Amino acid sequence: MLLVGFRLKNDDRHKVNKQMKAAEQFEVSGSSAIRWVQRFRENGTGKPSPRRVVRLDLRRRTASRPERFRLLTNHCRPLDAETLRQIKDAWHEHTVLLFRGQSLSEDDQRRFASYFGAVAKRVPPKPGATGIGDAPAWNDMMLVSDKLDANGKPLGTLGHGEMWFHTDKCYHRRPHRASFLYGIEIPSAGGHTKFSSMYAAYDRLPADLKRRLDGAMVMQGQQYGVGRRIDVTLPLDSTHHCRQPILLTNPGSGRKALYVASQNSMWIEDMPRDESEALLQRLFEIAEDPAIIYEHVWRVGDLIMWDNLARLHARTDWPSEQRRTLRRCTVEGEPLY
Ligand SMILES: O=C(O)CCC(=O)C(=O)O
Ligand SMILES: [Fe+2]
Repeated sequence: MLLVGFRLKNDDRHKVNKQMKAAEQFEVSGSSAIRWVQRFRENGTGKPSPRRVVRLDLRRRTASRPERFRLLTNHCRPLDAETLRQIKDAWHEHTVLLFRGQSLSEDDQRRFASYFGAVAKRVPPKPGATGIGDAPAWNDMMLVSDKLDANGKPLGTLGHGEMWFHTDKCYHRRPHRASFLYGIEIPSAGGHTKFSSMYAAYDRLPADLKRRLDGAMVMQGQQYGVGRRIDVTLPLDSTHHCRQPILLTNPGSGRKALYVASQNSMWIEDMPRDESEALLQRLFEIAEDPAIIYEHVWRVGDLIMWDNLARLHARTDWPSEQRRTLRRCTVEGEPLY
């Protein structure tokens, strides 16, 4: 996990200085792994000119500890190629980035996401699928919310409460490459999002299991409105599903990752069902070992982007009387191998 920090709404010098001080304090606290420093050039008017110098200072930490860095930037302006390259490199390496203290409209979020791929349209469930609820428009933005309007109709999707580990759109031929989740209303306790590293899960597989799973395919499915294991007896034609490699190669990093998720994975193909189920349960345990999980405690204004092929995600419950709203978009990916 990387903490990336700050959006500046305008180029106000005072604010820039304040933000820079905060960033420096953050660095002094000794927890920063990557440090971005942004300097504005005076243009003779006392106002900073739009030209920026961005410097990156990378210090590595151990794999199990979250990595952090801050980015001082203005999302209203196009990201320059070098900054984008550095963010992409950091994303490939750390697989979860946190941009704290943002103030993003839907358009801001969409524009930022579009640097990483085509922003994906949401795919409606198959006709007749259960558990869809009264979800609003199926466009490219998804409000993850348990709020209801005055008529008791949900304002968003995914409702209230715990969700098991899953990976977005693993049940389509081209699963989402990256997901971008932005915190709007956060409960005082719980509602954390947990990210489990599928690189670490792969690395932890015993050698004989790696050999056994080499080339194996897993059936991934989706049961809408069920934040737990999919009912594996569901007729396949009633639900979105796709055969995927159980060990995939990440197109960004070239690294191998385990690709099972306790919410989505139905069975391993070409294996007797009881054997497949026993093996899946073993793999879920490896994939959900707390040692390879980063648990994010949300603040309003957090934007998290994650590598959807390198991380599973899940969320914890929160008090029933409290509301929680985040906004998500994703970018399209390629078929997996
Ligand atoms: O609510 C959350 O923390 C995660 C929701 C989720 O699974 C998603 O946005 O893809
Ligand atoms: Fe998700």
